[in-house]
Amino acid sequence: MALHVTPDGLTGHERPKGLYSHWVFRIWMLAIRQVLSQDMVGKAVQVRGWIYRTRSSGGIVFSVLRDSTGIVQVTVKKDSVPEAEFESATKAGIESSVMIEGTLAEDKRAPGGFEIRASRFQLVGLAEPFPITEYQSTELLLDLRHLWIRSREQTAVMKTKAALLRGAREWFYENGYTEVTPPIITGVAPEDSTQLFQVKYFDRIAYLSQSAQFYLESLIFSCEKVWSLTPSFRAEKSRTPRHLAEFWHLEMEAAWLTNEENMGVQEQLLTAMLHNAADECADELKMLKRDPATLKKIEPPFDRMKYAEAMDYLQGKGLNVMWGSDLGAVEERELTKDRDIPLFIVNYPKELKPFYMKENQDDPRTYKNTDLLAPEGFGEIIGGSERETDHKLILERLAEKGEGPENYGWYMDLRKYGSVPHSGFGMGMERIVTWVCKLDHIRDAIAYPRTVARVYP
Ligand code: NSS
Repeated sequence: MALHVTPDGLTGHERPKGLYSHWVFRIWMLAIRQVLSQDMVGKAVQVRGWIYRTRSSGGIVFSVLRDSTGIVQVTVKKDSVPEAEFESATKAGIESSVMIEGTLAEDKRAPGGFEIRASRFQLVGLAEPFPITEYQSTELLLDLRHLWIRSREQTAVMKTKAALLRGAREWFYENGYTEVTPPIITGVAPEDSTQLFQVKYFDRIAYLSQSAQFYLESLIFSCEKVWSLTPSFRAEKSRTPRHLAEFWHLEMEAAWLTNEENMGVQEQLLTAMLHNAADECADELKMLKRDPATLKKIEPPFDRMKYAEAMDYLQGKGLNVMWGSDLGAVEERELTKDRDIPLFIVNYPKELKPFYMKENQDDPRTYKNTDLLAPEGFGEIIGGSERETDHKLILERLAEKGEGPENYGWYMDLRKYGSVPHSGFGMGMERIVTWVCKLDHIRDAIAYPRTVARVYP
């Protein structure tokens, strides 16, 4: 890493792009990942972070330091640092925050193959004995979530999620979509109205949003192609490894878009997200036992299977399903377990899906809709459809469900003033993260999971 003179005349390491680094103490404070390189061997380095592991023996303390980018071994010898600092090094337990100066040396036994031989050891924040030790119950780790999110796995998951989101944001920007900010407190229920969280809204009742869809539909008349990232809420009692009460919903809606074109958008967007995560977070993914190459292999077009064909396939596999059966976790696993790219299931029976979808004229029992199933046995990550544009048809469908248009108030106006063909979809970010990071449970795809059982911490 080249040394250079900064504009204020001080000497520092050249600031590498993209990674975490700071201008402190007259040199660039390096991120651990930047320090771990052959070029740095023999050079003076400064790092700061938290003690990840530590043990001392005689006149030497072996610590492993972690920051947001990685871990590095540090050896602190009694006669190499000021006396008080050696004292601090022996005291600094797990999770104490420290700043270290030293020289980088090669050490095959150390994690990453290098270690820092300390010349200074500054204790910044002494940690009390850390309540998380090696083997802990899931419940305890959930109670201590505010501390557990420091774990390297959780850090890797959060970074991967950020890389997926950045891939999405860039794709939308490059393809002319406008990011919009729909409300979270609403009066409408696009999905199952039994799964609404009520909020006391002054002297009325309102709901937490299940989906921004209806608002996005209203915004296509001005911006044409829109997307949003919002929290969505589902008061589902189901305790499955795929459901949260609060999840991050990436939704898009576009005027003039057919169901077929909507599938094209999903393929391209998801591919951009996966490739960006594979590039930006290769090390994190490997740590999570996901080979980034498997994500790089995913490219459009994805496979497509009609709902009717899926029923035949599942019956052939001995599953007890028939026309009208919903696809649950078991069925979706069977459909995707031998695949390594995602699969669209197209044209579901009307009785399984909400009223706003466009009828499929080729088979009027069905809608022009899709669920996108992630491969490797994972299952649904996106739900999308072309939308019904006909005011009269929507009224009829609502009547069939025993509902009146009054519950949908302003939404009905969208079909009265310049109705256009349009389509859109919603992608559950935590579903994608669970699949990409090979997590057993969706609660690990979000820092503070909200489930039936838990709203703490
Ligand atoms: O209910 S969806 O299938 N569809 C909608 O909400 C549409 N109104 C979206 C739209 O067209 N704008 O949910 C979409 C996705 C679904 O595929 C899952 O990936 C995710 O949202 N989802 C969830 N993730 C986590 N937990 C729960 N409970 C959950 N429900 C849906």
